Amino acid sequence: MFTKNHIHFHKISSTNDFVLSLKETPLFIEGLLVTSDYQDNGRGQLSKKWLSKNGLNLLMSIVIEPNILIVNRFDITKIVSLAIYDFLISVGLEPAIKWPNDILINRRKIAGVLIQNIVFKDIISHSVIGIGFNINQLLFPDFPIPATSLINELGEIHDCKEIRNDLLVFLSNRLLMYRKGKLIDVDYNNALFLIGEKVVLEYQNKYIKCIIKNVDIDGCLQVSINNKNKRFNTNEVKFII
Ligand code: BT5
Repeated sequence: MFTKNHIHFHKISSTNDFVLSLKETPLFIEGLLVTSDYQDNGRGQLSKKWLSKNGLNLLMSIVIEPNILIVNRFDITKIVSLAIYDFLISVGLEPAIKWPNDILINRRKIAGVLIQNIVFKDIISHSVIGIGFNINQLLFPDFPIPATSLINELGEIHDCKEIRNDLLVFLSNRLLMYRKGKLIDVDYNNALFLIGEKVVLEYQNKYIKCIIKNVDIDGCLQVSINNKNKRFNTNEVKFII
């Protein structure tokens, strides 16, 4: 699915930005894959940055045409997170998805996902899915959530292209299953980091002790605070882990 239309750079500002710049061109269709060895302005959510040493990791953006209602936008996050999760299971690791879109191994972040949607009349026509996946980088800056990589977890160097192709197969499968009507909420919640556990969340500059219950179909985090249920939107709360 993502094999025919591939553009590779040695260096670019951000693969997501590049793909978005193609919006008005015929290249901007489902299946487009853009990769780079290095990004000098790799993006995370909001104004956060994605940092990756030259040539060591997977930096890619793909285009899909979801044609789903904007209210279902979190389904795309679930599909992509689960594809990365599936891949990591397949190599013998024990990943967890930290809501909304971080993939962790042993409480360390191995991959991050940035999804940017094009919406027309309440319908998501296109999604640009950016994935940063740490493969051969051994050392990372001191991020709030410590980082890890495949080499740190498996003890050997991997071919970034092979990892990319494998990951894209898992992504195509998840997408296909979703389009055939398979529900993904149970899988996502089964993979959820700290589900059923007591955690501290930061909300409006205060710390809240709660138990993580699940993520609902809208993508909101459901927690229990002193036996009362509360739900939070993405970016409303931060995990203190
Ligand atoms: C993400 O944002 O995790 C989404 C990252 C998406 C990156 C890809 S790379 C290809 C494509 N093109 C782009 O420009 N972006 C996408 P967020 O949840 O906001 O996390 C960002 C935070 O993760 C940073 O503020 C750091 O704390 C941390 N971080 C940065 N680089 C990291 C790395 N290599 N490994 C682990 N954590 C990292």
